[in-house]
Amino acid sequence: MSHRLSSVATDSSIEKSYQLAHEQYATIGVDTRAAIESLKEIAISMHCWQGDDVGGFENPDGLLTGGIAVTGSYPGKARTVAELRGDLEQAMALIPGKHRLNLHASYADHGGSVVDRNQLQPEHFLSWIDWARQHQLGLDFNPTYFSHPNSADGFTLSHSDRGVRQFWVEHGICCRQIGAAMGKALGSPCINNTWIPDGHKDTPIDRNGPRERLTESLNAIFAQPIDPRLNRDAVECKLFGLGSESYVVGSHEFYLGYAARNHKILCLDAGHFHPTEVISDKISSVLQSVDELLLHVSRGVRWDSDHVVTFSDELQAIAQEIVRGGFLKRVHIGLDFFDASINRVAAWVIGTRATIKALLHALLEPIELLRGYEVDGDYTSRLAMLEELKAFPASAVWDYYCHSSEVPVGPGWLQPLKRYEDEVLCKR
Ligand code: RNT
Ligand code: ZN
Repeated sequence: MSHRLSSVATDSSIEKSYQLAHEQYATIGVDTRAAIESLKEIAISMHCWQGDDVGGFENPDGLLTGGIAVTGSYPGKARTVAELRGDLEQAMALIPGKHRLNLHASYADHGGSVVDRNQLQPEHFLSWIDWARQHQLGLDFNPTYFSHPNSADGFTLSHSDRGVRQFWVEHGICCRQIGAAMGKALGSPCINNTWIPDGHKDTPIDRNGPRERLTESLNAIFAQPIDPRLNRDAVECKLFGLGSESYVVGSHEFYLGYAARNHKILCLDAGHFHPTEVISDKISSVLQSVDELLLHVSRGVRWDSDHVVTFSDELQAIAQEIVRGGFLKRVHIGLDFFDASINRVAAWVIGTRATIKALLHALLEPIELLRGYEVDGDYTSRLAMLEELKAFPASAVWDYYCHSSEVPVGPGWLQPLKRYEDEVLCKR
């Protein structure tokens, strides 16, 4: 017999617990109200591609390529623009706060006749812009340099063939225009992220040539200046992909240098480094040399597996680094995972709620107190306080935040989600 949740905490118990938590945090100089106010200002960029296994709407039978992979066959994958929007609306109704949507170019609303990637125009995203406006969401964007015949060789912007390179340069140029149109229409800059799959399965002879060509292609794409209030360009590095295990053109060093030299945003994906490396420690390092960062918050398990983000030590460390460093204005927080083995809408809810919760925990730290211990060389108190904080009642503040944001508290979101699964997803 499956156990059903009997009831969710009552309004008054949520408020009582919050009041007690508020008092306990006050004893260490933390104002829970200020933490909640700051949290409300943080928009998480939710990735559209969790909803349909990175499929997009160009070709229903199209294969996912580019060295990334989705596993699982849970029912209910979104097949149309309308289904994807419905699923996003359901997910967002279970997540506190106002967030953003991160679209890929392959999610254009073509309406009947599909145009090729180098022909895409803002008009192909007008219905997304209208939808975003209606839901008060900002939009972010990504050119799609995979799942296309011109990426079949495993190379795009660094391809040795000039014609293939040119096709992708044109795609990059269109996508910046689309980003600018989104930014303009919604009054919020679109973060436009470039990730390419280019690389070799086996040891290459020429590691330099593709990198020179990638530099040249990026320079061509970014040649036209665009008002940063409309569109801002980011570049995402990677260590390896499926089929590009031995060499990836757009490595970390490549893009760190490129971003610093060209004032681009550097994108750090949590799954794109050696398994023992963490991006939390890279945030303050790279912010010495680049103006802004984009994060692809992900969870690699043994490799860049793009598991659903959970409330892990590393997620907490990422949030702490952003908050402790005072970097909330310079770090754009996006999500990047794709799991088809569980309810896809739940995957969004779990990953996004975990990320917001981690930010709340970070905002509830007595940072000045901890800094003071460190400055005084009192590492005993620093360690003691960090340990004691782990048992502080942050969950009461989190529940109160969900409650006052009119979204379900605790596991209370599972029931409406299951209803949506029965009534909508299982009928697809
Ligand atoms: C791939 C990159 C990239 C993609 C998305 C779909 O390894 O992480 O960000 O996941 O563009
Ligand atoms: Zn990514």
